[in-house]
Amino acid sequence: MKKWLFSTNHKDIGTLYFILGIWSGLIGSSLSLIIRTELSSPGVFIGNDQIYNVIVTAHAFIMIFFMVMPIMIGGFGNWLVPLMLGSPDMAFPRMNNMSFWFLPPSLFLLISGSLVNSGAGTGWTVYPPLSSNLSHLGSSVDLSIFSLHLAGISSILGAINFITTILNMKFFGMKMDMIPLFVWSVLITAVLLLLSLPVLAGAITMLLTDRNLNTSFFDPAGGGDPILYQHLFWFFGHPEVYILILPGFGIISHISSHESSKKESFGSLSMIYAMLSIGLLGFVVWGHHMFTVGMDVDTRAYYTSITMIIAIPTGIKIFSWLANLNGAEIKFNPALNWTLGFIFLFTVGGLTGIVLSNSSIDVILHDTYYVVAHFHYVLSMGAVFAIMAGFIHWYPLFTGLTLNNFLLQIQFFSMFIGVNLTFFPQHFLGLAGMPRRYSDYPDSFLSWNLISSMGSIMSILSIMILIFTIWESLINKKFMVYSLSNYSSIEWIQKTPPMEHSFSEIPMLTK
Ligand code: HAS
Ligand code: CU
Repeated sequence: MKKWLFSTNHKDIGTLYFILGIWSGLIGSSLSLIIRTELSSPGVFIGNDQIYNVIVTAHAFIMIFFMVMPIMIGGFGNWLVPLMLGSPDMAFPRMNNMSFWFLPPSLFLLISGSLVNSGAGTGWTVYPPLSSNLSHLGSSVDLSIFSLHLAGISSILGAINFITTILNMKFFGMKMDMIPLFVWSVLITAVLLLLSLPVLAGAITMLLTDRNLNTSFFDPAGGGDPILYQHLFWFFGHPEVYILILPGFGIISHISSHESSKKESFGSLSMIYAMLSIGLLGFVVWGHHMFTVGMDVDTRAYYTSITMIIAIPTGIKIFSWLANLNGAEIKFNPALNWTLGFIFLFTVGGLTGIVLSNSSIDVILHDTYYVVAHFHYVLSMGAVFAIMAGFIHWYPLFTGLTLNNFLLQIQFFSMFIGVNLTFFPQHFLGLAGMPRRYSDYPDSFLSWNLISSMGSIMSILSIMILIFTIWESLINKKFMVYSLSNYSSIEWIQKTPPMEHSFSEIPMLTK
């Protein structure tokens, strides 16, 4: 057995998370290409709607639980949090290793759930009655539930570890308002995980007993209510979407202040309060996913207004990043390109979120491609762009190597065009009434769908360029002479604001 598989070192574990996340990302992307192939023209490609829905479900689960979360929290979190706090490791190093090792079996169960019987075609929301044993006979949904149990345990243990580490293992004299913004973002994310995941665990366990032990929590025939499931799911589900983006916010803060070379980053304290507000408000807006269940008008008004309020702290973040970059001498290197791309496209996705938060508009747009466009702008271009920016920015720290700048630039521009071609037309499809989770559509939707599918091919090619770039860097072992000669450690400290970097983040001191 390789020793590093069972390592308790935060960097080794972070690397394990990166490897798992990248691998899952490839699986998830492959599934998305199957989806886009099916939708590239009207008529049949897969030829089975259940299988189509199984692929959509697996795509979402894999991207959320096995790509974005492991890379952002497990990968960047484990690598950077102890370094930025100046602590020797995470608070519970062995539990840290266990958190990671819950994920491979969880992924195995999830994939099994897609392969046995007729697969779990429930969507990532797993709503009953579709997910109950009448519509999903066999063990597929049960396997998916067990998969979520394991992934949930993994995340809860990870969250406990991060919260303990950040509160107790800060460098001597480091006060809460001196903690770097990325570490703050991980702390808030961990609290959201700790509070929301048990609710999901409860909901899916109730579903499990409904399916297997004859309870009827969600079955009206036995006095239950399927809407209860939706409340429980979205009490988890909405905080979850902020779990997916908050560490990305942290990453973007570091890169935008690093790239602007200013002595101080703009509004660090207000950035902390903005993230706290987003985290807090995230727990009281879940009803905006359920406007169509027949809620009364006052409840709709409440969820509409409280959801819109989140635009304010988010706006604070967007404008602070812009203020940070304003007037700075900007070099358009790949990490900064991804950062600017993030700020622009995340804002587009956020604004369509505000559109959807209007309950009367949402009644029309719910379950259409407009929603799909919204969440891919905040995820495929928000979360993924932040991951790309962070990966390129810290790759020299992680590996001691450099990436080929030219290839990275080609990859950025091809991916930028690819994802916009894929998802911008989906706004039009949604407004025209094309529903989500269907494998076919009338001929009138052909053109935008074709453009969307061509965009997805472009994005996949772009990902291949990235893989080639990483491979090339690892094979050629280009050590980071470039980075170190440009940033001597003294310069690194002078150039970066004290809030943003701790001494231990300097590559020369940690390698
Ligand atoms: Fe969302 C559905 C509303 C942020 C992810 N979202 C989803 C789903 C996902 C997701 C995955 O209210 C689908 C779930 C499913 O499978 O069914 N979302 C919002 C709002 C925000 C928001 C208001 N979402 C996110 C983030 C995500 C994410 C972040 C993941 C990373 N979302 C919704 C709603 C639905 C929804 C409805 C349900 C739709 C349905 O029918 O199913 C906000 O947090 C966004 C704030 C950001 C901005 C941009 C920057 C702010 C600036 C300040 C000025 C702007 C102002 C706004 C004052 C707003 C620049 C007003 C001005 C205008 C010109 C419009
Ligand atoms: Cu939401």
